[in-house]
Amino acid sequence: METVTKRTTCSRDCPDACGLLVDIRSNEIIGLRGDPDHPVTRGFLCFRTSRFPSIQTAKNRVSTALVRSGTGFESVALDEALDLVAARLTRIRAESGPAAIFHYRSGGSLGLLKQVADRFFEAFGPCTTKIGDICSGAGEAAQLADFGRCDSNDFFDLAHSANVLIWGKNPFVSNVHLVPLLRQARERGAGLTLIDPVHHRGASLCDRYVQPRPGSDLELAFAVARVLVDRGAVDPSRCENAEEFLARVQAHDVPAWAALADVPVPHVEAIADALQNGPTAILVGWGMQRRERGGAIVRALDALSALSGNLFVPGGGCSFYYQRRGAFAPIHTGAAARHVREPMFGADVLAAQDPPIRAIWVTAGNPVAMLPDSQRVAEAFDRTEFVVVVDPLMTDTARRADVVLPCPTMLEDDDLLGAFGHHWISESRPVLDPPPGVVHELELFQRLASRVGLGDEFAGSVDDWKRKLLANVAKDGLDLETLRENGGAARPTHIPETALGSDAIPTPSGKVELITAVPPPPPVDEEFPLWLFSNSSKDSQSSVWSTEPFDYLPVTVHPDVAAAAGVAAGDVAVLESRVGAIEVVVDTSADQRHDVAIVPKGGHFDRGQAANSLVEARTTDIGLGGAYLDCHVRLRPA
Ligand SMILES: Nc1nc2c(c(=O)[nH]1)N[C@H]1C(S)=C(S)[C@@H](COP(=O)(O)OP(=O)(O)OC[C@H]3O[C@@H](n4cnc5c(=O)[nH]c(N)nc54)[C@H](O)[C@@H]3O)O[C@H]1N2
Ligand SMILES: Nc1nc2c(c(=O)[nH]1)N[C@H]1C(S)=C(S)[C@@H](COP(=O)(O)OP(=O)(O)OC[C@H]3O[C@@H](n4cnc5c(=O)[nH]c(N)nc54)[C@H](O)[C@@H]3O)O[C@H]1N2
Ligand code: SF4
Ligand SMILES: [Mo]
Repeated sequence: METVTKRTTCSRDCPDACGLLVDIRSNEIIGLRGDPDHPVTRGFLCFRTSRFPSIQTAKNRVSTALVRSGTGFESVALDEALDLVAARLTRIRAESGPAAIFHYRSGGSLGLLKQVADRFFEAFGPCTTKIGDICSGAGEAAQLADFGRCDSNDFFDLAHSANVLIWGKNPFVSNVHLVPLLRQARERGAGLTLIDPVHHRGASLCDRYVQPRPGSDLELAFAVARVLVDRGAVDPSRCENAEEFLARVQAHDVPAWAALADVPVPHVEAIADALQNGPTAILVGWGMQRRERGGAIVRALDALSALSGNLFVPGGGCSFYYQRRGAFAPIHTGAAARHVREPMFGADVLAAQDPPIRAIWVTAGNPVAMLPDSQRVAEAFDRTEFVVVVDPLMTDTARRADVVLPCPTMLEDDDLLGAFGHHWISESRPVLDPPPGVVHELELFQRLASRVGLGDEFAGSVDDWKRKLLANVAKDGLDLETLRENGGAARPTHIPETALGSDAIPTPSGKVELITAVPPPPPVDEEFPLWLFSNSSKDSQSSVWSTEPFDYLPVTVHPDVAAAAGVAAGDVAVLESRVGAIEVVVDTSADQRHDVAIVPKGGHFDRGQAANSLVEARTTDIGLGGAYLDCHVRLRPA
């Protein structure tokens, strides 16, 4: 058989949205690599996706519809499963109203066509849906409040930067295509600083590494602002509330702010030097906004960028998120009967009344493993009368379903993508045939819709729906055909290179709104003295691992912390918080702080290896994010 090379786009929940080249023979992957012609991908892939062929053939691949039978599942034909689902959902709606049905969609695929699921549950109800965003909610709300818009300077704008502040970001693990740009900047002579309580490989890219107390970036930013104020190096002309903000900054002197952040004063001064000698880009990571003060922390960085003048210039910016998914025309309205707060999933589902939640449908998510307080989330599923999960893999959540519906993997899928780490939009095309009987999710909903009298709402081919989604970029001369001619990826031209340049800031005042209410730092918990960092791992995409399952979730602590707990590297120990305990295997690193414990963010709940078994469900100050990282734990011998 002949080997053919096909092109598609990675749809994983990742900032990079890579172009992929896949060599296929007899519907099998012979080779998989990054597209050298894609401007961001530049021919290389992350570790986890370079191992994607193992997921295609994984033991937990769901390749037929599954219907609960006792404690296990029975394989059935897809149409039989859809008959059952249509009958149960229709009955629950008739008896309790559409609010009794909760549709939860997460980011397992960033494909724009996944919105077809949202559209179905709107047309069928509107039903109950989620509100908030555990991934980026607080940071987006912060930038909307400050800038009236949450978008970033162009990905390649770093070429104009004199300095880059990598603030709470781990590019080698979770944003790998940023690494070559950072290297180039360094080679050009730009100053690079990493600010992260956790020491990681990113430090090797930088000429300075600052290791603050977890969650104290607000105090660090105020320390830097105080240095700039003392030097007369702030320009409040494009800022609202400047007087109040600067009064807050002057509440403490530099050493006092620096002590609150546990950062040496020379490091604070070096960050101020960078901001004074710009253009200086602040690359705002996602981790630190997953805290109770997460919104306030991002607002403090926004203020630093604006007051130092770096926000408005090429090579500067305070870049957190790229709104490229926003470049597409929505295919649903967002109507809902009521909302479940995403970070409070377990509690809200269990507490829902009038009507209670009787059915949950999950699209592209594994909430049992990935939402805070896994035990409560699992209990919510266990207590719900009827659960449907659509996933290409068997997961902690799918195991709790009454019906599991299969769907294509990203190499079998056909969709449009917009990244959250750069401005390119692109197309994904199926490079492999799915297992027999597994259909595109559009077709899945078309078949379901025709069973409940909504067939007309969902008519049309995948390409027809792609064309609807692309309506917003017609003004850039982009349509499906030009996208295909471009090798599947294009950058809409209407998006500015500098997110907030010389135009008025789109806030009510036309200026950057500076934060004025400054919440206090989270209290230290004497009994649980370690901050739990559940960070991205190079080996997994959230709960989807590209490597063999481990026996115990690994935890990294400082060797002194291990010794004080009476354990050593390689030992099995217990990591516990006020809400749960898991067995872990200990690793030590003298590069880490004495108040941190670091685990991968995605584990397996049913194997007793989910970080979220330890994480209390709490919301962030704004944006209904999940305060995953304000989690206090202790280590003890098993
Ligand atoms: N390999 C891999 N890549 C991924 C993912 C994955 O699961 N695996 N997930 C993807 C997803 S869903 C997302 S949203 C993105 C981003 O995903 P994130 O989960 O934000 O990425 P992380 O690599 O965990 O980087 C967060 C960094 O923030 C730091 N941090 C935490 N708290 C603080 C703090 O208080 N102050 C400071 N200064 N830093 C802090 C952490 O130590 C860590 O280094 O990555 C995507 N990329
Ligand atoms: N402790 C802790 N928890 C965290 C975080 C943290 O930093 N710490 N980070 C949070 C963040 S940033 C995020 S974004 C969430 C991620 O949370 P989830 O989105 O729930 O994460 P995944 O484990 O990737 O689950 C996605 C599921 O979608 C499936 N899938 C893949 N492609 C498709 C498809 O095309 N269609 C369908 N129907 N399914 C598909 C995958 O097989 C997988 O089971 O986790 C959050 N949880
Ligand atoms: S997961 Fe991210 S870095 Fe890896 S191939 Fe996909 S888009 Fe690229
Ligand atoms: Mo995320």
